[in-house]
Amino acid sequence: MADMTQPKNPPVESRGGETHQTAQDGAPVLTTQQGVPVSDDQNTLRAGPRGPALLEDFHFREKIFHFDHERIPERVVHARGFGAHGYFESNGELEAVSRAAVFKKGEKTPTFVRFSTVAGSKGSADLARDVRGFATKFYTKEGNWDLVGNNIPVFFIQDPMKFPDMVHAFKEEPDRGFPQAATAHDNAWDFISLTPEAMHMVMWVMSDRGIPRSFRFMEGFGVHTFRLVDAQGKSTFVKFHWKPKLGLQSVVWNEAVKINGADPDFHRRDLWNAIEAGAFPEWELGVQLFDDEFAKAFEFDVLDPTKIIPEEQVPVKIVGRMVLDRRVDNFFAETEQVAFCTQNVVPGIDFSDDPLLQGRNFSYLDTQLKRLGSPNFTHIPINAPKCPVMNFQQDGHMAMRNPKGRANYEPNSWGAEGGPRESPEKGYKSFPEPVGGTKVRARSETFSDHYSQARQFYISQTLLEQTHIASALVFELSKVETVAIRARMVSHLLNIDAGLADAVAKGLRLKEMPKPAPAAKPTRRDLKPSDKLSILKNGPKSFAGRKVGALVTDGVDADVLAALSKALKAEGATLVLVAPEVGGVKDSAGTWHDADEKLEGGPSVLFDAVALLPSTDGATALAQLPAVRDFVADATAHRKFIGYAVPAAALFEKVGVARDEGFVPLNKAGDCDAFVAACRKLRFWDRAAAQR
Ligand code: HDD
Repeated sequence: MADMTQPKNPPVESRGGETHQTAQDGAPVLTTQQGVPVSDDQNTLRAGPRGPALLEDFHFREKIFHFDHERIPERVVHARGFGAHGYFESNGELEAVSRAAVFKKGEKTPTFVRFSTVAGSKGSADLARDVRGFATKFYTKEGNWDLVGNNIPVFFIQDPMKFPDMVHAFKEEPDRGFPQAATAHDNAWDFISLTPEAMHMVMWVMSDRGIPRSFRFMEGFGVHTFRLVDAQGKSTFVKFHWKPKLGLQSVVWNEAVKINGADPDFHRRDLWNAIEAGAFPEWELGVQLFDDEFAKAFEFDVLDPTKIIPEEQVPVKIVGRMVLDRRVDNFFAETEQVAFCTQNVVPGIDFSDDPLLQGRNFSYLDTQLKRLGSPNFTHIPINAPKCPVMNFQQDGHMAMRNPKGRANYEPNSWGAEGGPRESPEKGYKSFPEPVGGTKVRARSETFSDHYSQARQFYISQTLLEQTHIASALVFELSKVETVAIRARMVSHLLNIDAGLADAVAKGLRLKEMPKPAPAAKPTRRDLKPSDKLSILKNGPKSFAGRKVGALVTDGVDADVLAALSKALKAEGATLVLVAPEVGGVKDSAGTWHDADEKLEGGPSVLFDAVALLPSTDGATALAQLPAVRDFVADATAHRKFIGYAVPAAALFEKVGVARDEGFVPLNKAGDCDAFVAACRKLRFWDRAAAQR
C-alpha cells in the first residue's frame, strides 16, 4: 500500500539561547520575531472586549507586517517547480578530461535539483504540455556548479535577444490574462510560426516528451555545448545528458487533461512520495565529448542550441550517477529561494560561444536580484556553497557574512591577517580561446538549417508517437483563432514531413494546403533516424517506480490482494487501494484494509495500471457509481493493463468495454506475477485506438 506517513513537524528554529518550554507538553513557547514570549495569539489587544483595537499591540502589528510581505515575485519563467536534495557520485571517467573536483573518481558531491514547467504560474497544474526544467546545483569542493537544463536537448531560439518575445508570446495573452500554462493560443503559435528556428523544438514539445508521467521518468540535457578543461589547460567540448534509471515514460494527452483536474500536484506528489518511501530516483550523468575537428566536420554548428548531436554519432559516456534521497524541509526556504545560474561554473568547466548561453549568463544573476531582493542571496543556505567563501564583498540587504578583521580591500599590507588572496595555480582560469572579429549583429549562416533535425526527430519516432505529435499540433492549433496562423504553421510542417503536414491540415480542416514556408536552405538534408530520440523505443524493462490502483470492495479476495501487494513490492512498484469509502474494506478473510483513496478522488488516470478486485456483491454496488464508469473506461481508453477478478466482468459489461489481451485475470494468488510481468510494457498499445 502507498506509504503516506508524514514526518513529524521539524523542530522550531532556535537562534541559540534558551527556548522557553511550556509546562504542559514540552512544546516551545511561541515568541515574536524579537524573541518575546507570547501570551495570547488568538485575540488582538483592545480597549475592553468590545472596544477599539490598540496601536500598542506590537505582537499583532509585527505578525501582520510580516504576513503582508510574505510573497516574493515568482520566477518570470519556470515559476512552478519542485526540488529535492541528493548527491552526485563520480565514476572517475572524466578525470582525464576535466580538472573539476566533482569528477574525481568516487567523489560524492551534494546536489539540489529543481524540476519545473516553463510557462505556467506558481499555482498552475503539473501536467501542462510544456518543456520541463531540470536544474541541478552541485555543491562542489571548489564552488557551486549549476547545470541549468531542460528535459529537451534543444531550444526554441538561437539568440537570447528573442527570449523576452518568446516568453511574452507563450505566457497568458496580456489583454485577457489567459490561457494559463498553455501554448494553445494565437500569440504562441503566431510567434512560433514566424520563427523557423523553433521547428525542431516544436517537434519535441508536441511529442510525448511535453507531458511526462513523472520527473523521475524524464531525461535531462544541458542543451548547449560546454567545455571541459583538464589540468594542463586542454579543452574538450561536451554536451551533458541525464538518463533516468527508471526509464522514460509519458502520459497521453487525454490523461494529462484529467490528471490536472484530479491532482494538479501530480508530479510534486510523485517525487515527494517516492523519496518518502525510500525509492530514491536516480539518473546517470552522461557526456558526449568531441574536439574541434569533430565540430568542424559535423553537419551543424555545435554552437547552435537548436541542434543535437545524435548519440549514434557521438555516443553518450556515463561519468557518474545522481540520487535524490532527501525532501526539502521547507518549500519556500529551499525550492523557492534556490537560485540557479548558468554562469556558476568551477575550475575544469567552461563555456562555449553559443550565443544563447552567453545571454543566459547575464539573465540569471540579474533575475535573482529582483526575485530575492539582495545581492546577498548567496548567503541563503540553499544557495551558499559548502566550501569556504572568502572575499571582500560586504554589506547590502540581509548580509549574513561580512569579512572579519580590519582589511576589506586588497592589495593590503596586513600579511596573514589581511584576508584572502588570489591564486594563479588554484583559481578559475577561462580557457584562452583565441577570438577576434568584426562587431556585427548577425546570425551565422551555419545556424540556418531549421528543418533537417526537425524531420530527423519526427522520423525517429514510432508510428504511434508520430500520431501523438500530429494530434498535439491539431489540438494546439485548433485553439488558435486566426486561420492564417494555423496555415502558416502547416507551411512549416511541409518542410518537415509531408505526411505530418497532411494529417494536421486534415485535422484542422484547412480549406487548402498552403505552400511550404520559404526556407533559408532550399534543400533539407536527409538525416538518418536516431532510435534514441523515441520514448517508446527506450521504455523501461521493469515496472519499478510505477503504481497500480486496485479498486476493492468488501469481500475482496484476501489471497489475491496479499499476493498482488507482494508481487508489486518485489518489482519495486506500489499498490494503491481505491475503495468506495476512504475508511476502507474488509477482505474475504475478515481483515480490514484502510483505503488510500476514495473512488472519486482516485481515478484511474493517477495510476500506471489498474486492478479491479470487487467481490460479486461489491461489483453490483460499484456498477451503480458513476465514478466507476470513468475509472474503467479511462483505463481502457488510455491503454492501461487491467487486472481483474471474475466479478469485474459485470463492470466491463455495464461500461461497454471489450476485453483484450491487456486485460489480465487476477482470480488467484498465482495470477499476480503474470499481471506484473504484463505491466512492464506500461501500456497495451495494441488496443484499438480508443474513444477518448
Ligand atoms: Fe532559462 C530559469 C532552463 C534559456 C532566462 N531556465 C530557468 C530554469 C531552467 C532554465 C531550468 C529554472 C531554474 C530554477 O529551477 O530555478 N533556460 C533554460 C534552458 C535554456 C534557457 C535549458 C536554453 C537552453 N533562460 C534561457 C534564456 C534566457 C533565460 C535564453 C534569457 C536570456 N531562465 C532565465 C531567467 C530564469 C530562468 C529569466 C527565470 C528564473 C531564474 O532564471 O532563476 O533568468
